[in-house]
Amino acid sequence: MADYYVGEKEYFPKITKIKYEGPKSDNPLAFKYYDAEKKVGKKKMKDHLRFAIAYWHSFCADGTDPFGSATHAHPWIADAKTPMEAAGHKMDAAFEFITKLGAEFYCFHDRDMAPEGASPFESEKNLFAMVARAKKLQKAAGVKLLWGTSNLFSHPRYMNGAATNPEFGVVALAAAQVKAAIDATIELGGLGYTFWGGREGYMSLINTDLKKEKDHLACFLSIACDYARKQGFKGTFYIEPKPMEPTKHQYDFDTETVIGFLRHYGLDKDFRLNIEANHAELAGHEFAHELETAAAAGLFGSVDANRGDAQNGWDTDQFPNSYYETALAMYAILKAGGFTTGGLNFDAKIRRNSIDPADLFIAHIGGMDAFAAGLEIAQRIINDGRIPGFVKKRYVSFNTGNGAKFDKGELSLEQLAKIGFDAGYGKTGITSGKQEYLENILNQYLLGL
Ligand code: XLS
Ligand code: NI
Ligand code: NI
Repeated sequence: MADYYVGEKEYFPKITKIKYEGPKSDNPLAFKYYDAEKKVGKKKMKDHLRFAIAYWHSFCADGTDPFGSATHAHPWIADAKTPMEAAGHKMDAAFEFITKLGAEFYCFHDRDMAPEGASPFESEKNLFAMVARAKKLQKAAGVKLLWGTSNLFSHPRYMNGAATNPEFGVVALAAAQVKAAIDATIELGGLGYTFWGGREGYMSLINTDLKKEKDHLACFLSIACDYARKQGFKGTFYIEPKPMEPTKHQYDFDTETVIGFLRHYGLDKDFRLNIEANHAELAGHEFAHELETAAAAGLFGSVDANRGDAQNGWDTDQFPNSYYETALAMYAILKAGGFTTGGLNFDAKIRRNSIDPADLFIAHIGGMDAFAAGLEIAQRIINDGRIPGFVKKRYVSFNTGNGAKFDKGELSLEQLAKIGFDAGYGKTGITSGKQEYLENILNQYLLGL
């Protein structure tokens, strides 16, 4: 029996199950580092990494860019007579791809899975017809839903925002969409539901009531959450920060901004962060910075695994390939205790000119290998102990005596200042940060794969 799903028609006939062949393999369609069952620390690789495939990039995006038309001729669309038939074929292709690759999860937007109809009712009907099919395929293929979401940015009605739209009528239409997408996520056993506010921001302050829009966004999120809980949803809500694109400024600018927003509006009990590497870069942060910031607030949730381009200022959504970056990301994730409901969702697309059917596999294999290697390096950092040990030692003066009192918030400024006056200048503060030493250790792990 094949260990992958194939529907009525096989869409990737030249490709079978992708296997682990090890770092010396020259087979482009084999894993070099990702060995699903291999134990790293206490868990198997697959349980640490929880890979998810992004429905939109992998099965919907067709290579269109602002300067040119589609370059990816998807066979699952070409052979269909109606949009709903195309959606069905696309779903078959998706589950074939996901299972041949050996990923356990996927993520989708409502409109990736089913086309919009002529009314909100028809759109919901389309979605639920596809959800019924997805439910069967998930079961047959052993694939789970990491999170669902709603596309509140593509349709022209959302050009001024969805939850933050200045017209109430649009906010209500966004609610109709989100309600159906939450129902779909619950029906499919989704572990999470994501809000990425692509158009929840502004193009110019001159036509915007910023406070009103932020209040509306919070209100929308809060009633969406109430609804889902009432329907029995036990999963996690995620906010995915991004500073800009498509709007000039998005309210979910970066992790720190979202943490402040969630706490201000009392949403931090239900919401966690879904952190995307490329968005971190656009906000002027390292990927690991965003992960550590979320973890420090106890709000780390999930990851959109991709990479940007240092020379470009937009969301290029390329597949992750820097072991340095994945190692530091996995180190941050392991320190945060690993994933619970979250995982690594490849919010990444192949390039416009990558037109061989195998390219989609090769891209994901590279991304999975990059995170598997990153995981191994991160575990090595922890096992070897030199880097975490150094950091621990750096703060040792807060472990006892007055340092410990300050750490617990037990000293007033007068008491603290008196300690300073009494101690005098002496040699305090003249200790090396040893950054280069630590960076060299990291490189040693990276090359010692
Ligand atoms: C776009 C976002 C989007 C979300 C899901 O930049 O990354 O793909 O992940 O709506
Ligand atoms: Ni994303
Ligand atoms: Ni993105």
